[in-house]
Amino acid sequence: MRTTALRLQLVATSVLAAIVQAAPAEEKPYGRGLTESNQERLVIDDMEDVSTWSTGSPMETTLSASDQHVKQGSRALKFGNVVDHTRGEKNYPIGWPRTSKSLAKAKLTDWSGYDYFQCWIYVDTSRDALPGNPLGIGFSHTGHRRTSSFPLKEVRKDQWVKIVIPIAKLIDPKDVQGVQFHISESSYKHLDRVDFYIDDMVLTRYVDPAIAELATDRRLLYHNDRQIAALYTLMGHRDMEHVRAEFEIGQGATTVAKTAAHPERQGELPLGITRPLTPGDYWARLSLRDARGRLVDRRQTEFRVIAGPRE
Ligand SMILES: [Ca+2]
Repeated sequence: MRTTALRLQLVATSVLAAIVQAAPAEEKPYGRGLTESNQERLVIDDMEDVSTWSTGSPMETTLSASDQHVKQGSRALKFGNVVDHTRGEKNYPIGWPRTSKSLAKAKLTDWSGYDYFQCWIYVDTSRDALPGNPLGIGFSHTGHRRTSSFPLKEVRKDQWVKIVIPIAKLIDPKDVQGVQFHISESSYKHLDRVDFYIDDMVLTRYVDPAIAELATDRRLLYHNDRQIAALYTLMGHRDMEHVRAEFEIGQGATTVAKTAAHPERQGELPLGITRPLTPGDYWARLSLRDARGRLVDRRQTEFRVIAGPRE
């Protein structure tokens, strides 16, 4: 009896093995992609203590750590302003109320290892609606008049809005000496009140390598075209120097052409096509593999092949 049972079990095991071989599980990337759980944060200021913030416009601006509107912890920086078109800086009565923080003392000036600057902003104002250009942010670099400036048109009255600025857009990400918020009084009416609550100011970066963008250089190919290229942007920093990118094109379960290379952060990966393509719809797939060949991330797009001029 025991022998029969054992034999049955063996048969069952081999049937299972055959099924597993016939239908291999689709390879799943282990990387966390562009998810929040794949992000590391470096806190620049949680705004629980705002003594490192100062203002160059004391006539119009008041600064405080407020518990009125808070996104994180128990306080936010309140950058309060009453616009005054008649007073303020002597030569500029219609000027630029502002607040800034120096980063040199805290040794937070090298941002080059991070992907994004982020903070949250809530606006409370006496106006019915904000003007078109309600607030700006500037990142100062060493040297005269070297500032990376961005309008923050996305801020909203009575709402928290997350501000996200790619660090690659700064003039010098290795040298960020200070952060400044400012309004232009010319955008506001005399005696408008506008209070900005600013909280949770951080730098973030992706950890596992991830494909942020993928496109092909053309969406339409002739059947006798001999090349297609992947245009990509990558995020992440863990073991990035050992990551390989595979670029392949195909139809259904069939790969038609494939190449691999060590990728840049942003680049173009050309793929040679040796045989004429059958007209139809194709996929183009970029895969990132780690040093051990394991799949970290994968992204796919489509293109179409049509009959081209005869050679
Ligand atoms: Ca806070």
